[in-house]
Amino acid sequence: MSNPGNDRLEQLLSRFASGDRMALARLITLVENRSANVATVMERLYSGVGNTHVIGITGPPGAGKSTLIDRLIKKLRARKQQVAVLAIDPSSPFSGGAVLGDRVRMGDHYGDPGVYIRSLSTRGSHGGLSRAARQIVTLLEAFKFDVIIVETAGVGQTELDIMDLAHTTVVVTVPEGGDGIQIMKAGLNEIADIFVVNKADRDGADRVKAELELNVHLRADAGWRPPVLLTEAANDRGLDALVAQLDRHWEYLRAHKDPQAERQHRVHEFIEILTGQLEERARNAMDDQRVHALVESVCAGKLNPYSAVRMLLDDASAMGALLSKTVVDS
Ligand SMILES: Nc1nc2c(ncn2[C@@H]2O[C@H](COP(=O)(O)OP(=O)(O)O)[C@@H](O)[C@H]2O)c(=O)[nH]1
Ligand SMILES: [Mg+2]
Repeated sequence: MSNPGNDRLEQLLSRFASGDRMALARLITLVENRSANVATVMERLYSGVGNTHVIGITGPPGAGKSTLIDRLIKKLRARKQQVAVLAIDPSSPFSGGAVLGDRVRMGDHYGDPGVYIRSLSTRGSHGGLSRAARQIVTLLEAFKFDVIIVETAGVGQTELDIMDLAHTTVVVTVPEGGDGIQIMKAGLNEIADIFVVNKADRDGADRVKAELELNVHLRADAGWRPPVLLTEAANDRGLDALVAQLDRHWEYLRAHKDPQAERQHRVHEFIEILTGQLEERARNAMDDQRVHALVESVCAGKLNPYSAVRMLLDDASAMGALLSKTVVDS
């Protein structure tokens, strides 16, 4: 069936396939806006396996993550790798609220066709944020970047969810009081593949390093043992060691495939996609006559919402119509 919306989408997808960054940007915007076309786009572009190393960098605001990423980009560019950065951080220099110095820093990569930097606004629900991050990473993988770096700021569940999509998670901390403890309380230590104590030019870096090493030691996990690195991102120190450990972890993952974990990951992803699309369809169903009538009864206090939802779920023909509904926008 020909449809102007479909034609536009086809054009966008073919421009994307030919390496057009404007098309990449447009598709990312579709994800941000939760467009009804996202499922189609994902289905077409998903490959599931690739040679892209997805690196998550997380830790408290101000720890120096963006500075570290900026230096990391330089190292990766020096070996001709194509790098994408997805910054999920309202205070990130890569996103809106940048101070002048940060804009200059980011400007170093401006115009370099091997670097793509994009920020994801934090509006919308938390679950929605990690879903959007996952979809954007899929787009960036399909665009064939060699390395994708995802930056998140904070020490909450959102960070843990988002970091789940990274192959390698780097947890950045600083020597200042209590930072290491905050990391451990938040459970970030459990997802770390590499610890970085940044701002090692300040007092106390060795102490935090020793604390984190003790923590790693106590976990006594066979297999990968997260190294603890000291860096001074602002002074460009310690970056070679970080790159070496990132490479080492990537090689480790490829040499130690874990079928159980891989399976778990696939199941988790499947459920996430299914629930996401059911949710979208439920939202789009609000103008369906039967759904509308039920919602009105709930609003009028004539029906409780559990009864309304049960009645809808029990109505096979209403559900069939609702679930098969595809909406095309652009
Ligand atoms: N003293 C010192 N300051 C640093 C270092 N790395 C970054 N900073 C500064 O820390 C501040 C926060 O850095 P930023 O990269 O924006 O942190 P983010 O919020 O974790 O992304 C900036 O003023 C940086 O210049 C470092 O190694 N030593
Ligand atoms: Mg930042």
